[in-house]
Amino acid sequence: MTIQMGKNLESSGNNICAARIHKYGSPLELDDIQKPTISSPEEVIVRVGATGLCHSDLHLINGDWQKSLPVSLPKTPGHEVAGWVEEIGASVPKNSIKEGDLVAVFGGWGCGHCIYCKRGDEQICQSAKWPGLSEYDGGFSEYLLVPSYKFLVRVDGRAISLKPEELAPLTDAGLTPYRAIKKVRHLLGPNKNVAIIGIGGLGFYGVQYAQILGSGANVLAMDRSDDKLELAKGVGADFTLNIATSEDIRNKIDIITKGQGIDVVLDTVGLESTLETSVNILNRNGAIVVVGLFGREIKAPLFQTVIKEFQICGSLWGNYNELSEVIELAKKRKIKHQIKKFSLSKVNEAIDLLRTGNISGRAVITP
Ligand code: FEH
Ligand code: ZN
Ligand code: ZN
Repeated sequence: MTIQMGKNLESSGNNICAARIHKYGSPLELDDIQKPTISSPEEVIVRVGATGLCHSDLHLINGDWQKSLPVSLPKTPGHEVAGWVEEIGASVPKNSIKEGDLVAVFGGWGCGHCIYCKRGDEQICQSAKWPGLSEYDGGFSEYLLVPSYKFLVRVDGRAISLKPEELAPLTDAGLTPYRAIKKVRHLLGPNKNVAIIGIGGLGFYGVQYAQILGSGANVLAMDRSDDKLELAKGVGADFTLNIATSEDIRNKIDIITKGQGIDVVLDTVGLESTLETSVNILNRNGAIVVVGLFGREIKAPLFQTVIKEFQICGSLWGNYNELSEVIELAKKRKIKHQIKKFSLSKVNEAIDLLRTGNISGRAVITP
């Protein structure tokens, strides 16, 4: 049964409310569906406290990823989830989690056996399942079924003052740039420069990690919106550059960096044009880490890439340990949050605002 938008969403008995894709390119529908139940002993049901809205959700909802990431409809999106443990399977160790615990959900649900899982990178497991992006439903719902307690990070002690709406974005928007910057932090230090392209959900955290992990490198935020650049300044950007209104970006970068150029670019956009900009401003031995997925392909000029020994790499999400590290930083209040809350009944409003570039920081959906 589909509930009309705006009606009272409170569900009764064993039924819950979830916002689901029925048709690609159409608004999500608020459905009254069965509450998930435990059917295998490691499973956990999480009462959703908040779920972040990621651009990947938009790609999925638009139908952009029908070939690369086929899912069956109806599907509940949402892969940035935090909430409270509602129910645990029979084999969940009592000292790991218990009912009522506040948890952040690690979203890279790997097989546990392949070399990527064995080395702790379950998010790039060849048969990884991601909530809301696979056969598993995601967090735009009142409850989420998690296949194993091993995918939960318990948030305890002084961190209990962290709210689910702060934790949820840390599982993806606040995790992806952490892994990306960690990959290239050896290239950073005093007198080095790191540019963050795109100050959306990811770039907002990216600026902070560039400061935290950059060992004194200068942090340059680049975006097309002055408002987002202001936000970047507020979380530690040393310099900002509006790439929509600047004519000769290379020249502007030379002025800002006093001729030193950029050693690391974190591209949270992933368009052909942002890669072109990155290559144009990058120093010899520099690295571009691409985490954004807006474009279709990335092409780099061969001669410059070889002669200047560029490194261009992709980075997906983060692993469980990296999520734990991010949460430790958040516990110590080292991470600033910029959140706009929407109730589940307003999920399509949030989606439209994100689509038109009108969300600062992260939109989170709360049931
Ligand atoms: C993209 C593609 C597949 C899985 C996850 C994602 C990102 O949203 C993770 O940030
Ligand atoms: Zn995502
Ligand atoms: Zn695996």
